[in-house]
Amino acid sequence: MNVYNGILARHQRGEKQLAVLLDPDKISTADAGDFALSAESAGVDIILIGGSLLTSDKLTEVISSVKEKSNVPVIIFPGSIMQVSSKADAILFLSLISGRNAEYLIGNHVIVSPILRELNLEPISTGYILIDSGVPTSASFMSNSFPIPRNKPDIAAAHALAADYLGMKQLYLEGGSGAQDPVPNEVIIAARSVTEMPIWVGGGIRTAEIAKQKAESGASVIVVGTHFEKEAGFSQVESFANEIKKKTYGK
Ligand code: 1GP
Repeated sequence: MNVYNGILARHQRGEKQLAVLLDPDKISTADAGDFALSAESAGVDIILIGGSLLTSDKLTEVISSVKEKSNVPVIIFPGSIMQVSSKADAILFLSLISGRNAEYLIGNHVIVSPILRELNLEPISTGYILIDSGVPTSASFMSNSFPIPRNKPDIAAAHALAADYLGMKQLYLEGGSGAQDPVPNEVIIAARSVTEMPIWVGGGIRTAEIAKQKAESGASVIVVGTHFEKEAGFSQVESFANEIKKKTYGK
């Protein structure tokens, strides 16, 4: 199965997608499995697993638990080159294009590419763009890079266009896990105006209404982690999925 082709096909049909992020440090293996059991019927399109900094060695264990209970594609969302596992279906091959830290633009990719090939893990080329969310985030600190100011949609759009011209397959507009303020609608609209590729948006999305606004602004995939995992519980997943999948807007 090619995971990216599935994402692209849904995007091209104008279907909005919900990705739920599980952090192996913050969820038990059993709870991850329980969530996976109901994920498909709740409308989850993608299960993302990873974190900016993992302090446990549970990545493969959590992925395996999810894969045993669900057919939803599992994609690694790596905070570092240590976060790889042959048990996953794919990995976001993130190039941190909003930063100017060569290690996160290309250096780590060179190190890990032969390993991905060995593991037969599908890499999904993704232009990763940090947007200022009001407070310093783990992603910004750990990558030693500045986010794009949230009131500069034109700068975000220029990055989106560069990613498109470089041949990247999708964009991820990142407010950061637990962000105070999610990526502004204006930033998503600006990025969407310059590229047709799937755009993921995540960080600080805590209500179904806000998730829907991000989808209406042009996001293809809405990512929610902290709100389900730490704040509201997974029972809310279905209401988020229903809200963003309402057929009230196009791509
Ligand atoms: C973080 O975009 C993801 O990388 C999800 O963020 O945990 O705030 O939902 P939250």
